[in-house]
Amino acid sequence: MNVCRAYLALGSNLGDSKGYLQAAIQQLSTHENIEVVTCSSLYQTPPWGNTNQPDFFNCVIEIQTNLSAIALLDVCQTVEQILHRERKEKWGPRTIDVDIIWFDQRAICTPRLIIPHPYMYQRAFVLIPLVEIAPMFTHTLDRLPVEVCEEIQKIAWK
Ligand code: A4P
Ligand code: MG
Repeated sequence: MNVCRAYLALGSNLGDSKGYLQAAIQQLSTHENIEVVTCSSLYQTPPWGNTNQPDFFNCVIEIQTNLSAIALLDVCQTVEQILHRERKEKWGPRTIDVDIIWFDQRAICTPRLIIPHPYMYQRAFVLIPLVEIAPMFTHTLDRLPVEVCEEIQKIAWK
């Protein structure tokens, strides 16, 4: 079976954010078709998009999977449901968001799934943890203003 490498961006800014992120990674790692290969540091980040909400906690993980990209999206959304994700407003506060950033060097554009993630190159909270675990994405950091990078703080997982 074809095993693909993918990168997932996780974010939370409601409730026990660290706990939600850890629980999401745990849920993904116990899925029979997913192996979590690497997990970035945890970052505290200012809210992007809708700025009138609490800071986020973000990380990026590398996985290997034999699922299709759309089946992986189903798993990500199931994990969000289990962890009490409510969709009230776009870019609003959430217990957990699990987005697929990159899937096996593929470009996908369907109504349900766009890969690479359409905003990844505009988001320091995605690029900084991504580059930490996947240095081949380093060139994309050239596009980030330095002051945005400085607002993003690495913090301890424990
Ligand atoms: N979808 C399309 N492509 C993808 C993909 N590559 N990965 C669709 C995941 N989902 C994808 O997402 C809406 C729909 O996008 C899904 O149903 C899926 O079919 P959603 O999570 O249900 O809704 P949303 O939160 O309104 O939109 P979205 O686009 O996921 O929000 P974002 O883009 O994740 O932004 N600031 C900081 N510092 N840190 C954050 O983590 N997150 C957001 C949310 C805003 N600001 C933030 C952060
Ligand atoms: Mg999402």
